Amino acid sequence: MGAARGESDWLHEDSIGDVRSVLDHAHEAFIAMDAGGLVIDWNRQAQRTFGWSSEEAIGQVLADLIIPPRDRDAHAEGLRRYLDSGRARILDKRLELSAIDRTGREFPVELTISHHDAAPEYFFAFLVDISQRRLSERLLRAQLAITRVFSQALSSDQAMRELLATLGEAMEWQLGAWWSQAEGSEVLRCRSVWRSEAAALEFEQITLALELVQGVALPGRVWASGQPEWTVDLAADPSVPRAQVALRAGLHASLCVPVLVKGEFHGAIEFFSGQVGEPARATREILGTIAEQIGSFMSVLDERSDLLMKLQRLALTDDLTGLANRRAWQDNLEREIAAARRSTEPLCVAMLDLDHFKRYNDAHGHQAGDRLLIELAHAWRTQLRASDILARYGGEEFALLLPASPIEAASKVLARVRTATPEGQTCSAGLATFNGSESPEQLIGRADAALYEAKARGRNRTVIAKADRSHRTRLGEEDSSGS
Ligand code: GH3
Ligand code: MG
Ligand code: MG
Repeated sequence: MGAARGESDWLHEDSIGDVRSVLDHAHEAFIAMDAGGLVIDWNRQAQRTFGWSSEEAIGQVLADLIIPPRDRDAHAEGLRRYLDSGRARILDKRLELSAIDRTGREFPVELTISHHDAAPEYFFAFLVDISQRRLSERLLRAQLAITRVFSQALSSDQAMRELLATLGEAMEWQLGAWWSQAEGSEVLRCRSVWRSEAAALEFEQITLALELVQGVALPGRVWASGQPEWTVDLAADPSVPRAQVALRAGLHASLCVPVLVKGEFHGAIEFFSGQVGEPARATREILGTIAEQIGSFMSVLDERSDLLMKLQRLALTDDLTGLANRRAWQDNLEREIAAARRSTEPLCVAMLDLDHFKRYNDAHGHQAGDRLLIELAHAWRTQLRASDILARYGGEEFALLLPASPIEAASKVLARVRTATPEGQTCSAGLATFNGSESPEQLIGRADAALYEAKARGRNRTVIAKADRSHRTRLGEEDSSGS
């Protein structure tokens, strides 16, 4: 080796030409460093990856060029330890570390550091920028999460609550918000917020209380433009109404993308970063792709929840009359009894049954009987309040629940309902008022026994069930119209 150290004189002189050419054509960045930590070699890919030309880099302290400031002490310490002991844990292993380029942009690199057996005071490393690979891995993870979350979600808002956390953690953001427009409304509302441990609760609360019109704040701007928008530095952007609180929460830059459902603006996903700076192009693209997928899942979800609602309605509705069916009746009865237990409001239940309906069928035919039931359902329903529940209990038997009705009012309603029975037909009813402690079955049992009594007494009447202290049913006749 000569006295004056050239850029490659740590290699054997006779092989320099060949090796130089191989190194310059390598896809990996190749960097060599001496024991003093100075750069002594820097191939073409190193120039591309880190932004410094070999002329600029050679002779500089390597750590100052490519190691993030926070990692420099550890790097110096590792080098010192190796020089003292001759041992290094990191040699000849594949490592993943953070590096910076000329602009200060931080990115992940994969590298292997080795030294020349004949010259252990020289180190060399091959490095690859793996930010693209990292982003692809994140995108893949995010896509899996979207599929998983939407396959189980019942609503967009519920799905987004989960996704904000998954995406925020994967992309190392500090806080994420989902904004959507309520049907027909002129404002965007924040439906859910995810935040890292570091981000402040105060900002979350303010965000959840906000309503944004088109053009205002980042989500409002995204709504207006239909394009991704970002703020590079919240401290310097006067158009950010929450900036002061955001800064206190450690949030410095934000990125927001639209979610379109069937080409229409549906909402916006907003993420905040703890660092000032424009989001990387790749990050914007990834979030854009994710938002597109979320949009198509949301349209499927909308269709699915419409379908579920229709199915649910079908499952709770009587086919013939469109009234609540027995299952819906049971649900409502249990709910109303639970509510009545907590309050002091009186609750009444009646069982109604058409009189001699078999005769009607025999005289007019079964189809006419069906038509009568349909007509009857409509006629009775119009006599009731919206909060009253009328259900087809089975056959030509109906159940009526009157919340917040004392017995006197309930029996007036029943008289009206019975009078509204079409085609000159009559019906009998048994009416019971909730005693405050009985089970739904006991209450129905008492109303049913009263109905039986009404039939026994000649039909076309209402019988009120009276419960004594021992809950034995005493029956008292209320009225008997007509017969
Ligand atoms: P009452 O209740 O006054 O003692 O006499 P009823 O003839 O109404 O009583 P019963 O329970 O013996 O007969 C009920 C009849 O109601 C039997 C059946 O033909 C008729 N029915 C039940 N469900 C339907 C239905 O969905 N459509 C028609 N058309 N008839 C029905
Ligand atoms: Mg009958
Ligand atoms: Mg019957």
